[in-house]
Amino acid sequence: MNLTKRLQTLAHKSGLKELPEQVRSRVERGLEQRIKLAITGLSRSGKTVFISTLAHHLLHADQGTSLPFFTPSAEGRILSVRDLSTEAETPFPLQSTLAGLQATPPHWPVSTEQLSEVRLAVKYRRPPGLGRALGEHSTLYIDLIDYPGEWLLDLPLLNLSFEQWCQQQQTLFADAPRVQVAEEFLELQRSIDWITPSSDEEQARLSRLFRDLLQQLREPPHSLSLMQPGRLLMPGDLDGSPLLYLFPMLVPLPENAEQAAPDSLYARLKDAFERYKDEVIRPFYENHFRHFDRQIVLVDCLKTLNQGEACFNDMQQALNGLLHSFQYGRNSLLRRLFRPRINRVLFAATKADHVTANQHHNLDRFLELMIQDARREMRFDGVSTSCMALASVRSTEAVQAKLDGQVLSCLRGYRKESDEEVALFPGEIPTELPRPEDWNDARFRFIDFAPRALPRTGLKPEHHIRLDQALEYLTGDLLK
Ligand SMILES: Nc1nc2c(ncn2[C@@H]2O[C@H](COP(=O)(O)OP(=O)(O)OP(=O)(O)O)[C@@H](O)[C@H]2O)c(=O)[nH]1
Ligand SMILES: [Mg+2]
Repeated sequence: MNLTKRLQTLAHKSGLKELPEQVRSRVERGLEQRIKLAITGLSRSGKTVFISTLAHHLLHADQGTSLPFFTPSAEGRILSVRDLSTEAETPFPLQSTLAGLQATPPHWPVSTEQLSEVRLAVKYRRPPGLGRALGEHSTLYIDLIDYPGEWLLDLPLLNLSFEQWCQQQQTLFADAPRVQVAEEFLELQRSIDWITPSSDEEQARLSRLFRDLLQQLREPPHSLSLMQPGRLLMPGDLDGSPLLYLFPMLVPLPENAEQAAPDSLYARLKDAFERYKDEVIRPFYENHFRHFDRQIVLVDCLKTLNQGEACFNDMQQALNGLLHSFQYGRNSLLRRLFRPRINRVLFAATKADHVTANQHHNLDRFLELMIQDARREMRFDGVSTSCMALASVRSTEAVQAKLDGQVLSCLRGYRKESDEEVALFPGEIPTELPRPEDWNDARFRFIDFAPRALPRTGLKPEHHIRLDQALEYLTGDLLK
C-alpha cells in the first residue's frame, strides 16, 4: 500500500472522509524529484538556443505534438509544464531569447557569458506498473543550467604551480597561429623587468592586453578554443574584478626569480594565480558543478571543419581538456576535491540542420571520434555517455537537385549574414578524423543560416532535429 493510501486509511479510521488536501500534497511533494541538468559548450556552440528551444518544446509537451521520441510526451503522460525561472538566483533570459526566435524576421540571441538557469516543473502521470504504487501523478523539477565551457578549461590549473602553467603556455604560444598573433605581446614581455617593483595599473594593463590577444585568437580566421584563464574571456560576474589581473609569462622565468621584490610583476602574478585558483576555480566547482546531476556538452563540429587544421586540433585538445571535469576515477583531482555527482553525459553535435539528413549519422560518428579517448575514461569511471547530432531550430529544408543526371540531396535556407535565400549541396561529413593531408581550402564549406521562425504554438517535430531524443536520454528514466 502506498504512503498516501496508508494515510487515507488512517484518516478514515479517525472518522475523516478524505485525507486533508494539505497532507496529501505534502506526501506527494515528498516523492517529487529535482534534477539539475547542466548545459555547456565552448563559445558559440549553441547553448542559449538549445536551452531556450528545449524549454519551449517542454513547455508545450502536454500537447504531445513536437517530441515523438520523448516517451512521456508521446504517451500523453505530460499533464502540464510550468516555468518557474523567476525563482532561480540568476534566471536565464528565456522570454527575450524566444521572442527573438519568434520575431519577424527571427534572429539568433546575443552572446551570453554568465551562468544562468531555467527552472521548469513537469507534472506527469506515471505509466501503469510498479511505479504507480508511488501515486499516479508526480512532478519532476528540472533546472537547466547554462554555463560557459571555457570555465571547465581551468580545472587543470588547480594541479599546477604558476611556473608550471607558464611553461605550458610558452609551449602553446610557440606554435602557429598563436606565435604570429602574439608577436607584439611577446615582444612587450621580453622588455619587461619582472623582478623590480611594479604597480596594480601595470598588472591590469598587461592582463587586458592578454585578454585582447585571446579574444583575437578566438575570432575567425583563427577560431581557437583552448584559452586559459577561462574567465578572462568569459568573466561572468567577475567582469572588471582584480581577480582577473592574471596572464602567463610567455618568456622564460628570470634566473634570479628568488630575488624578486614582493610587489614585482613576477610576485604579483604568482599571487594572482593562487587567488584565481582559490577564489574563482574552486568556488565554481564547489557551489555549482558539484551539484549537477547530468550534463550536456554541445560541440560545433562543423565550425572546426570549416576553419581548418589548426582550429580543429585546438578544439579537439580543448574538448578533451574540458572533459577531465567528467573523469572522476577514484584518484582524480576532481573526486578528491569536490565529490561531483554527474552520472550521465550527452555529447551533442549542434547545428545538424547545416547538413543533409543522410549526413546526421556521420556527424554523430565524427563527434564520437573527436572525443573517443575522454569518453572511454568516463565510461570506465561509471559515467554513461551518448553522442548525437541535433539542431535546436531547424533552419533549412531538404530539396533535391539534379546535376549531370544525378539526384543530389541539397538544403534550402537563408544565409545568416545577408538573409539571401540559397539552395546548396553542403558537402559530406568525413567518417574518419581528417589527416594532415586531408585539409585543403575547398573541402569543407558549411555555411551559417538565419533562423526559421519558431512558432509560439503548434510546434511540430520538423521544427528541430532530435531534441526529443536528447530529452529522452537525459530525463526519460525519471518520468516513470
Ligand atoms: N542553423 C542553426 N544554427 C544554430 C543553431 N543553434 C545555434 N546556431 C548558431 O550558433 C550561434 C550561436 O548560438 P548560441 O546559442 O548563442 O551559442 P552559445 O553557445 O550560447 O554562444 P555564447 O553565449 O556566445 O557562448 C547562433 O547565432 C546561430 O548562428 C541551430 O539549431 N541551427
Ligand atoms: Mg549563450
